[in-house]
Amino acid sequence: QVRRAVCPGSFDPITNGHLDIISRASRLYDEVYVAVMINKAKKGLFEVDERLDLIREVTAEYGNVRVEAFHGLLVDFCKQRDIPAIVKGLRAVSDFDYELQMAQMNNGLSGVETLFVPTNPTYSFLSSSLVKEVATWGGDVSHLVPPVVLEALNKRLRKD
Ligand code: COD
Repeated sequence: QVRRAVCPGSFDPITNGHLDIISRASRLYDEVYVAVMINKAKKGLFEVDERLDLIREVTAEYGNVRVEAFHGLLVDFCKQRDIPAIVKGLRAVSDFDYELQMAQMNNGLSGVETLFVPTNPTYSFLSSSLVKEVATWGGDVSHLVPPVVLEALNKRLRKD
């Protein structure tokens, strides 16, 4: 039996915090799916295809990570691929309320389990939105995102 898990998110764009959780999940499971969940109401800085490309590039070295976009419920993504576990990072108590609600909702909907990995303290303050805000105003985010993401951010923000 292949043990599968999914790391879901918006990944707009992927940060070192996301990557830390994905790499740790990839050591615990045979196959890890990274699911870019499409939220039509939220226009991102990066198109979904760009996010997928960036994630594929920075997770290639793990060897057991598959990257897909999905429009719909996370529980349906899991059902269709026979994935019994969702792996999420917890940064601080502020994440906990909402993450607990989603975990309980998802479990009630389909029986899927959510496992929480405590964030590496180096990244406990890190989010995609803060990275975008700091980068927009010319702040240095080179220690917070992989080099290809930094390059993509610089290109996008200089162009706009
Ligand atoms: N360190 C560690 N982990 C981190 C860090 C960090 N610095 N930053 C983010 N993470 C982890 C967290 O576990 C987070 O949940 C995940 O990465 C993704 O983060 P984001 O910001 O890219 O994504 P979110 O929070 O916008 O993702 C929310 C989902 C897309 C997972 C959620 O909305 C969802 O499941 N949507 C699909 C529709 C659905 O099923 N809805 C019902 C939910 S009950």
